Amino acid sequence: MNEFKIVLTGPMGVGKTTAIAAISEIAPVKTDVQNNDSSNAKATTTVGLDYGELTLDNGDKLRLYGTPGQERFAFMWDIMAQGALGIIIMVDATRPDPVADMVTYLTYFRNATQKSGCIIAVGRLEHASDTSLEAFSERLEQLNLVYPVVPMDARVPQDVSMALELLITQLEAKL
Ligand SMILES: Nc1nc2c(ncn2[C@@H]2O[C@H](COP(=O)(O)OP(=O)(O)OP(=O)(O)O)[C@@H](O)[C@H]2O)c(=O)[nH]1
Ligand SMILES: [Mg+2]
Repeated sequence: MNEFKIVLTGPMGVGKTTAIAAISEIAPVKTDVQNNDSSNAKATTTVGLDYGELTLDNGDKLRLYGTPGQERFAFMWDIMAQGALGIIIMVDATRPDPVADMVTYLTYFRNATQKSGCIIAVGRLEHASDTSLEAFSERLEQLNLVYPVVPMDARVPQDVSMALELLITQLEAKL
């Protein structure tokens, strides 16, 4: 049995808190407060971290940490990435430039992703004008990075667990 610290990150409102709540087997730790950020209309936003846990069928235990999305909390991202074995970079396909969002988070989490596994999880595809994932893979290729790109609706437990299992498979290949 292995234990994995996994960090879910990505822009504000992409669904980090939602994804952890969707699959955690313990009541997730949430630090959301009322959102006063006019750039995103959602009711609440994370100001600390999200935490949840999931045990896989093979007994592996995942400790899941969600970052706060607002860039004013970027100082916490480094701290949260320490010791992480896997990073899920979540992107929202309906934002103006989701590929650039991916690159932003790849840059912020470069140290952590060099030592760990990483996958790109793309959400809100049902509302996106371009539903293909190719633009993400092409950009990764240009950056000489080989990370899987998967569709993931943060509200759907099966989507989140599939993304996690893919990440774990990548990590176990490295162990
Ligand atoms: N339609 C649709 N809604 C989604 C999808 N993924 C997430 N959502 C919704 O988007 C919202 C995301 O909110 P949060 O989970 O608070 O996002 P967050 O990334 O934790 O945001 P911050 O903590 O503010 O950075 C929720 O209302 C979800 O139901 C998706 O694929 N499609
Ligand atoms: Mg959140």
